[in-house]
This record gives sequence, C-alpha cells and structure tokens, in this order.
Amino acid sequence: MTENRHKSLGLSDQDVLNMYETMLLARKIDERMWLLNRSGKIPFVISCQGQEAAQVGAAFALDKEKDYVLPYYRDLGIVLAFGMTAKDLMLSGFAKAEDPSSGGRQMPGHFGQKKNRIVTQSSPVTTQVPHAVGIALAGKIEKKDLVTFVTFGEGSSNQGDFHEGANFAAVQKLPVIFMCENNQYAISVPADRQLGNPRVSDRACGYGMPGVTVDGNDLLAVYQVVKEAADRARRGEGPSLIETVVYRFTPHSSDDDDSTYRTPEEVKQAKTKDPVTMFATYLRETGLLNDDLEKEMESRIMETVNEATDYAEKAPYAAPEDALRFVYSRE
Ligand SMILES: Cc1ncc(C[n+]2csc(CCOP(=O)(O)OP(=O)(O)O)c2C)c(N)n1
Ligand SMILES: [Mg+2]
Repeated sequence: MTENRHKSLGLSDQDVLNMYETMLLARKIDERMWLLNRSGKIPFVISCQGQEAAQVGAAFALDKEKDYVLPYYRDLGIVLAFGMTAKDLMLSGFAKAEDPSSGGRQMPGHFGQKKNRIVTQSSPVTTQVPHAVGIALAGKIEKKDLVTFVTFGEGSSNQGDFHEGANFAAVQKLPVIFMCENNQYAISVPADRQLGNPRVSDRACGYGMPGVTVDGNDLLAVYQVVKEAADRARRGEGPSLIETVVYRFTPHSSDDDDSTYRTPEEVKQAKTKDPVTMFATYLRETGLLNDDLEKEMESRIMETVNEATDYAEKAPYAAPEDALRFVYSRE
C-alpha cells in the first residue's frame, strides 16, 4: 500500500513534493559549500548529508507559524523548512554582514532567525536543550499554543544538559520534542564507545515520557512520530524523546579526515540507503515524480544555489567597528 502511505498520514501530493524539494535543496546547498570550502572561498562546512529525511520529515510535522525550533549545526533541512533561504545560508558560509544568524560573527551552522522562531545554539553542544525547555516553560506560563523542538547528536545526548532538560520538561509536562539524530559517530568516536545502551530513546522511560526509535532515512516514518509528539505536546501531555537512526555521509566537518576512523566501504554501504534517493524512489513508485519533473526541480534548485552563492560572494563583510555589537550593550 505504498500509494497511500503519505495520504494516510494526512499529507497531500503537493506536501510530499515540497518535502522532497526541501531535502534536495539542503543537499545541493551542502554540496556547493564543500566546493567553496575546497576552493578556498569559505572557511568551514559542517554537513547535513545523510540526515535530510530526519530533518525535513520532522520540520513538516511542526507548526511553522507558532512552534520554536532549536536546531543543531547539521540541521539545514530544518531551517530551510522553517523559512531560511539559500541566500541566508550562503551569507553565513561566506561570513558576510548580512548573515541573519550572526552578522558574519559565528561559525556557520549556528542558525538563528528571530522572524522564523529559529533559536541559535551555542558552540558547546547540547546547551540548546535547556533553552528549548525554558521556552516551553515560558509558553506554558503565558498560555501560548507553542511547541519547542530541539535536536542534538547521540554524542551530545550524554551531556548533562540533555538529562537535566529532559527531567525538568517531564516533571513540568512541558511541550518539548527532543530529537536525537543518531548518526553513529561523535567526530571520530563510534556510537559503541559513547553509549552504554545503544538505544538513546530508552532513556525516555527514566524521565517519564514516551521514547521512540525510528529509521531516520524514512521521511514519512519520522513525520509520523514527530506529528504524534507535537499533538501530544499541544494536548498538554508533556514532552517526548525521538531517536532517528541515520548515518553521516561526509567527514565530521571540513576540518576532519574520516579515513582515520572508518573505511570507505562502510560509507559506501550506508549510501545505499541515501534518504534523498529513497524518497525519490517512493515518489516515483506513487507516480508523483518522473524524469521531467525531477529535472525541472533540479534546475530550479541549482539556479537558487547559484544566485545565493553569487550574492553572498559579492556581499560586503561586517564593518570592523561592528565586531562587538550584540556582545556588549551600547551606551
Ligand atoms: C561541550 C562540548 N564538548 C565538545 C565539543 C566539540 N565537539 C563539537 S561537535 C562534537 C561531536 C558531537 O557529536 P554528536 O553529538 O554525535 O553530533 P554529530 O556531530 O555526530 O552530528 C564535539 C565533541 C563541543 N562543541 N562542545
Ligand atoms: Mg553523532
């Protein structure tokens, strides 16, 4: 019953095409960033590649007009779904003054955009978790209809911030969705050297909330569990923990050499389950995607990526005297 899978989740044909286009856009922006980095034009890249279905499936299950997202550095798919543009992201990659996340001050990947309720993260991993819990608490006190959605890696799930945030959210029955993107590595450290229990979602039971592990390459499966968690949060029933099982296709960042800790064969094997290809296959099987439409989508996306690259490359850097703006208050 492949045909009915997205319809039975309440998604229209156009919804799933939009989801696919968002995933593809994330992938193409990411690929362009690597080329720019390797040709010496941008200083740093940290990739979403391999995690797009988890990110886009989750973001589409949220309310883009009301909910707050606290993404981590790989979440291109989430921020694009919440309204950031290719241009915004390229401005950040090139560290230009117009970068909405930080005005060119922060490393790329620290996404922040007030108008789209995208809350920036700090460089110490997992600090976004207590922030998400705090925003949910404020929302509850002010009787606002909002859910906060926070993501982090499986390595980061071992930081104290995760445990404190999860416990407090469960005690207070706060509308938070915790989503771990378990991509099997924390830089060079494989999951079996990080986690005593490989199933991150099992921790939910210890805090008194539902926990579920889902195939993060399966966009519709992620959509379904995040939608259930969001509905539950909106009903006042409290937080949920979701673990998406994915694989990081690129090195940790543009400064990492992954050949020192994993084999090319392992990466090649993981790419047989590329989430972008898997969703394209689903759309073809359901008759929603064909060669012509795919070509049209790709050329639209490449035009967007090219325009964004050119714009950001030509854009001015921040003025030196602005370096301390938003760091210290001005008299
Ligand atoms: C508190 C803290 N410790 C260490 C680091 C350095 N660091 C940056 S990313 C990273 C790995 C995180 O792995 P994981 O949470 O699994 O996320 P992934 O990068 O695999 O998506 C580390 C150790 C940091 N930024 N913050
Ligand atoms: Mg990881």
